[in-house]
Amino acid sequence: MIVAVFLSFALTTQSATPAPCTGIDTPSASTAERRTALDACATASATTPIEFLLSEMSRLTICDRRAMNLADVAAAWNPKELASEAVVTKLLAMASGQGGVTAGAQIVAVRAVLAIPADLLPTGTLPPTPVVFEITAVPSKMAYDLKAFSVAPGQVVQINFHNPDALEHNLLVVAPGALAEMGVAGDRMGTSPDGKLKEFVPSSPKVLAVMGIVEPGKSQTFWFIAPQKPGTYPYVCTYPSHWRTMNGKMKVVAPPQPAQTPPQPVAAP
Ligand SMILES: [Cu+2]
Repeated sequence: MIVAVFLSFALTTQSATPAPCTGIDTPSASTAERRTALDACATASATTPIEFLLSEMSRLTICDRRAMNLADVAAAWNPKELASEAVVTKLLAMASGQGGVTAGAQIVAVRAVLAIPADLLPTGTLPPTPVVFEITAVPSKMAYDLKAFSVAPGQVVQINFHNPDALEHNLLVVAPGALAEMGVAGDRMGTSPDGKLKEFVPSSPKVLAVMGIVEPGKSQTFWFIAPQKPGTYPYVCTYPSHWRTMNGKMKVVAPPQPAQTPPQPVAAP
């Protein structure tokens, strides 16, 4: 009886959560073909494409290859549709990492927001242009070539990562002071059965932005929004045993306040 109730519950739960739309992720598909697949999945789920996109984003894990495919589709979306009040509110919340969204969903949300012309965004929201950094894995040195960079609070950051090394590497931006903790967590994943599957990305709220493993000879781009709180945020490769030397510092620095103009003496009448 109990088993029957459990099975009934499990089947109900399963049917209430449709499987991810795998057609979006066909490796050889163009962005247009991914969009066509998404539209078909939305129709099959009796929802709109934009709602389907948002629901697919909410499924993304902390390190998820599907994020890049969805980000490409989002970047090619009709900007006016993305800029509708209801959608842009959700996108901005996800882009900022609110409500426990994963780093994968943040990547898609940031790219969607970047696709919206500045004049269609609510005033006071994200600057539409990302600040771009190039980071390269130094061959045979277990190190990034860029040891530190600075960004403003809330700035959109784009990292173009290049891996000419013979080893695989990833890049995580983590909370202040969490370098060793996340590095050791990555080391531990080296002996866990699903560590490689998770690309050695610890499942921790201290992981703020994620680029999964980049294979030797490959490059990859990812996006995130810099934290609002000024401070030093380490970035690190959590591939087992890499973190001690393969790290750097992202400094979030508040822009200087405009200098106070001293009061001018009032001329005598
Ligand atoms: Cu590495």
